Amino acid sequence: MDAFTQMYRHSIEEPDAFWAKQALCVDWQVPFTRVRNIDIGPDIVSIKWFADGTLNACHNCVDRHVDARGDQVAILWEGDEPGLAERITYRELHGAVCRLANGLRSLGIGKGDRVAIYLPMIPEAAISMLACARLGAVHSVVFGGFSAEALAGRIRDCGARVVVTANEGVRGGRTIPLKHNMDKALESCPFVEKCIVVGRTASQVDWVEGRDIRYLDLVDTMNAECEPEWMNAEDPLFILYTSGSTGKPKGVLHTTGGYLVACALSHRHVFDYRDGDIFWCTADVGWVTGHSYIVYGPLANGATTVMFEGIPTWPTPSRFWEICDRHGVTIFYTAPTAIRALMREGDEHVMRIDRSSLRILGSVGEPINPEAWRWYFEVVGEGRCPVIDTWWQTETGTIMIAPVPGVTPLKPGSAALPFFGVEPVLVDDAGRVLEGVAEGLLCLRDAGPGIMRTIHGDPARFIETYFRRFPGLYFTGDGCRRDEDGFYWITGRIDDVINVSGHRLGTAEIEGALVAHQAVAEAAVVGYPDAVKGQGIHAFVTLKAGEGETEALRQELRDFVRRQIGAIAQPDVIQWATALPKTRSGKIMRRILRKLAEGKVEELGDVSTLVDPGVVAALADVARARK
Ligand code: 6R9
Repeated sequence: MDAFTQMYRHSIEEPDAFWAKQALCVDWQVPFTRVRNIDIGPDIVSIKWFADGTLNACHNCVDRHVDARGDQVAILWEGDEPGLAERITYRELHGAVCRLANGLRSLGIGKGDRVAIYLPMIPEAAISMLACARLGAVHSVVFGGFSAEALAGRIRDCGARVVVTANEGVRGGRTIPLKHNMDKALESCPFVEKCIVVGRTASQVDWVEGRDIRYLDLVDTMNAECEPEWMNAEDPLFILYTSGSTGKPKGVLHTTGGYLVACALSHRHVFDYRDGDIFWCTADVGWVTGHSYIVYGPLANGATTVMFEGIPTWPTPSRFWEICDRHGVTIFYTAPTAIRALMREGDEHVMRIDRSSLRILGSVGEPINPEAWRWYFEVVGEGRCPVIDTWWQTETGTIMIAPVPGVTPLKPGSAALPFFGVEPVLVDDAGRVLEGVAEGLLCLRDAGPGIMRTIHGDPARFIETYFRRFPGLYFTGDGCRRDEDGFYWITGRIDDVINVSGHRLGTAEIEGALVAHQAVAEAAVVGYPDAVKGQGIHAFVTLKAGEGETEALRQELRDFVRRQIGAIAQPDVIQWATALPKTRSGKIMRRILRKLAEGKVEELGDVSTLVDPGVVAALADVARARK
């Protein structure tokens, strides 16, 4: 612990010296001479790391390992169908990435061009990301669970010239019509020149001549060598969309050098990664966790990274542990929602599979409740594997707060202590910094080199969202408590972002989808606690005059939201409301709606500022009846 504390202090007190040394964990084509260049003012935020260095992320994740470990497995893919697996060595990965990079180059893709990737969890997803990185093209991966509408919005926002998809995805024994969704999305994206289609299954799909290209046809004739484009450290690496409390999803932009250093360093230390480990992060590559801890972190460190196409409960709730056993997984990283779902299925599904290969267990995406933590630790890990609860965000790029295995004492439910270079600050509503034991809003004074640089196309929103409220600090949107040992306990979002099964959704986004329906006059969405998903979605909907509050309409609205955003955004509860509770200034009182959704009718508090307190009484009657 002393050595760790000393190293942490060094990272905060002498960041330039600390990071200059740590940044050598990646290969630089032109070494940097400057380390940190950060300017956080009221009207300008400029974050630059290693700004005069050049490197290539793909070279670092692939090429540099070929000599030393060319025959080691880089990507260990397990398909949805049990037993279906593929092992891709670093040498093979190099060939595959170069061929696709040459293919993309033949389509005119180069430095700075955007490429949207809408793929299932197949190796081609990682290969596509790396091929973009090789050319200096900016990838934007869109989660395969998003609908055509949501996909189109992201493709339009990032202005992709080329998109990559698959004919279908396969998950939990069912197929997902990815190409069909892409076709629909591209109807409103005429600027997209080419659509590359991976054949995941044998199914035929509609084909647009001249636009659509089979992946295999593209790469078949390509050379397996491709010179990487040497990028400036601050050149963009990717854009990834995430939900905020207002408006449309934000295109979080990450750059090359700092992000890659932060990925490699955190992957090594937080998971105690060592040569020979089999590392499995169960996230989807469509989320930041997949970017940093399936692709960039593990591959930068020359690890074997497991990629799983399926779901934890199919065909049986033993699936995760069977994969661990079959492939000798040593480090396993998943989300509390999966842990809770499996806990509910019973210990026997875990116990009947050998888990002796496991060494470290990680958690990410939402607060892990102590009960789930203990089950993970005692049942899954047999009491011998530390549970590493990692707190971070799409925006921070990499892990910010986490225990270090074998070093930090573990407290179930706490993400423990800040990682190197990370300086958390708790503030109250008025922006006063809170010292010692305290509970407040979590900000970061420093977040290390991996933090986002801007919102693509909207630098003003970047400042407004993260830096305006508390001058000089990055505001995370999370509430947090610091205990007597200086350990951090994340209490959850304090804004209108909800976390459903570890997926981040803006209530405004779902409301926007609901009011787009012709029958809906107004809608308000809140989260409520759910034992497995963390939070469920409760929508209060006011219909237009003359529309009937029918079960059929309820179903139609759920389908409507699914088509616009995706199945993850479908409301669990739709409650009809003749009106929504509003203040005199017209603000919807979400505090009250949250209590109603939780069924806490007795705790509504002061409703005197409402225009019409009768509105609440009517909604409360329904809540009472439901209880
Ligand atoms: C990596 C990721 C970020 C939000 C974040 C917070 C919640 C993530 C957590 C956690 C408590 C943890 N969150 N990890 N809350 N403990 N270990 O999840 O990124 O999808 O952007 O979500 O998720 O609320 O602000 P992202």
